[in-house]
Amino acid sequence: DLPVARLTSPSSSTAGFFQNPPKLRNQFFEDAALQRAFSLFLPNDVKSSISNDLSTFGTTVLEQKVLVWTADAEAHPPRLEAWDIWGQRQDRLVTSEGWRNLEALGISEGIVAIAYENRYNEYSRLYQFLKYHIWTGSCAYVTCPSAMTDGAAKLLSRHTVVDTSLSPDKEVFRAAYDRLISRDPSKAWTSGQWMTERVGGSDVRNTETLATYARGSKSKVTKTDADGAPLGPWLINGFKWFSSATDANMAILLAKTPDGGISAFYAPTQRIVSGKLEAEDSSLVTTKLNGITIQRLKSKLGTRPLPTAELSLTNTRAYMLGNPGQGVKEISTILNITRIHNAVTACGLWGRGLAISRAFARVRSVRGRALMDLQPHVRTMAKEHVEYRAYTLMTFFVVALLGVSEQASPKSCQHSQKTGSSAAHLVPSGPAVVLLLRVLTPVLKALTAKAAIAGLAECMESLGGVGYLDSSSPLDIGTIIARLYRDANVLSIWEGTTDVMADDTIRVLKGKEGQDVMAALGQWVDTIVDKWGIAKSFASEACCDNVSQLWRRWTTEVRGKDAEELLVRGRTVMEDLGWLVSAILLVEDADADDVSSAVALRWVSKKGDVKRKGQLTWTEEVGLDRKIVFGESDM
Ligand code: UCC
Ligand code: FAD
Repeated sequence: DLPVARLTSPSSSTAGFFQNPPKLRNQFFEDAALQRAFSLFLPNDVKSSISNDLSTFGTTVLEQKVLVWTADAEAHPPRLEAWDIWGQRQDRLVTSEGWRNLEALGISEGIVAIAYENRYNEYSRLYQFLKYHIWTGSCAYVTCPSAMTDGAAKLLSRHTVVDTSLSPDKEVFRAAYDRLISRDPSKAWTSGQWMTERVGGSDVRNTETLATYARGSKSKVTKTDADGAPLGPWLINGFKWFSSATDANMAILLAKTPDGGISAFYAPTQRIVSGKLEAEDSSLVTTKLNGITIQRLKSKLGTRPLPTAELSLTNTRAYMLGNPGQGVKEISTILNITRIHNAVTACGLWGRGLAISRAFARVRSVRGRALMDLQPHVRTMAKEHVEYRAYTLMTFFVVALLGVSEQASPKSCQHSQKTGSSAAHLVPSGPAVVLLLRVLTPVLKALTAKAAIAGLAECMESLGGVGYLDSSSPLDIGTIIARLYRDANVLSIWEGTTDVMADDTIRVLKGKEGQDVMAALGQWVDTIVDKWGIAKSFASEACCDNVSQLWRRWTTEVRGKDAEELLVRGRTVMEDLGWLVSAILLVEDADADDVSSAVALRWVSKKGDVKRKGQLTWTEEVGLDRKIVFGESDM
């Protein structure tokens, strides 16, 4: 029995016990899952070249200056000044200083640009998203415009950089592209993405926005208005039900041409009415919106700093991207990028929640001991850390695939020749990369969003009542889990709901490339798991049968059932594939360190029956719980 302290004076609002607040540590170093991804997927030369930047940024995101901006963005959500005092419509969107500063910081840190600078070739995307992960918990969702900016840059690059013959408007696209990938906040643009309408967001076939060709033949169209500003040849009229990043400089949108086909368009959000965009004195530049009226800003559960609006489009001038009727296919380039951003955001918010949970367990006492010594509490935390590590590795695996897929020729990629990356054999090259990326992107998007929402609810509970509290004070903002939780809840809805991701997964598996996708997956699994027979580690030996069995069962089901039946079981099919991929990555990551083996074994045990050579005692399992959560340094 623990001794009970004798009370000599009562507590008051100023006397008695006050909890020391949890103190966050640099996430680049303290987040073990992030460190494993960093080590697993990057070769030594890249690791040493980028680690300074990542560790410095790990400090920056917790600095008072940044937290003041984050708190300001939360405390002062955007507002709309629709009318001027004379009764004229002005649609002035007012964002907080904190939001604008955070946007500028993200731009100058290269949160989008790193990918396009491509300094580390196939590893550039890993660098970008490792940094992005660290940024997520402090950035007040400026990563939402970053994500769409990245997607738009990739789409425009296909119409400019990759194949210059694709579009007659390539110079216009090139100019926008250069701004999207800039690190200079005074020049850089962000982009929105307008797909969703009242009639449907998951299914955009009934889009009610109409595009009509303005004048002249396409090649002769006048590209500037009286003030010299570029104007698109298409007139867009309609209503967009959700527009995040309403402060963006441009948007990629869907609209129907009169023949009924859905096409993709690029539209700047502003027209210049006097001055030049490059004017040295920016006060000389006046702009008006490009036929856009902001009907209202949405009131939301989370993402409060983000200006999400309803937009009315009246003769908005735009340029068509790609061929008419190919709008969904065109915009899917953006979707596949933003869905990966979504996954990294899920892991980033969740990672911050777990960091707060760990920090609290170090300072909070219950029954006379620190929470970090309370075994049942640490068991719950360990379960969460296993899940987090599984999804973090899967996320960075998909990021690695993205990086390889984007090199001029994935075949000529030097990936496997690099040294120091223990994952060289995990990330294939050649056409398999594109197939794996295509099928795993929706799986990753769906599963990380759901896991992060559930995970953050656990993090909130791990702080007890304080976990439920809200504050927009700069002193508190870094450790408010309620904020992270409400911000995470959108991740399973936008960019395609969970069931829509399951639908997409099944359509890929049973579609025209289905056989190739199954073959690529099969080859990837077999090449890795076959080696496990030779027992690379205890984890691989113990997990081998489970993973092989599940893989056989999964392929039999996918091949054996027709698409309609499989769609009904879409979520389960998707979850099983996600489990399998994460299991393989965790087992491959397991090495001499007993934590990595334990994480792999625990993850595989979720669906399999892991046969252990020697049963661990419960106290040994308790020791592992503690190491899984706090690592060796806190032992
Ligand atoms: O929510 C939004 C922004 C939120 C804010 C930003 C967050 C950033 C991330 C977080 C970071 C902080 S924007 C709205 C997002 N909306 C969606 O995601 C829509 C969800 N619905 C779908 O994904 C559907 O599957 C649709 C709309 C793509 C399906 O449309 P359809 O009309 O049924 O089209 P099909 O027939 O499935 O596809 C037409 C063509 C096909 O190619 P072809 O013609 O060659 O057969 C498809 O294979 O497009 C191809 N396609 C794709 N290709 C469709 N989806 C894809 C894909 N994902 N990748 C490659
Ligand atoms: P619906 O499509 O009507 O879906 C309703 C339900 O039906 C869902 O549960 C869905 O899972 C289910 N369902 C639909 N289709 C299927 C299917 N095939 N199989 C099984 N179930 C299905 N959109 C933009 O275009 N640009 C933006 O910037 C943007 N920002 C947003 C910001 C926020 C904060 C939010 C909340 C949304 C934003 N969206 C944006 C919209 C978002 O992408 C859509 O809400 C989402 O795609 C779902 O569309 P919906 O709302 O029309 O729901």
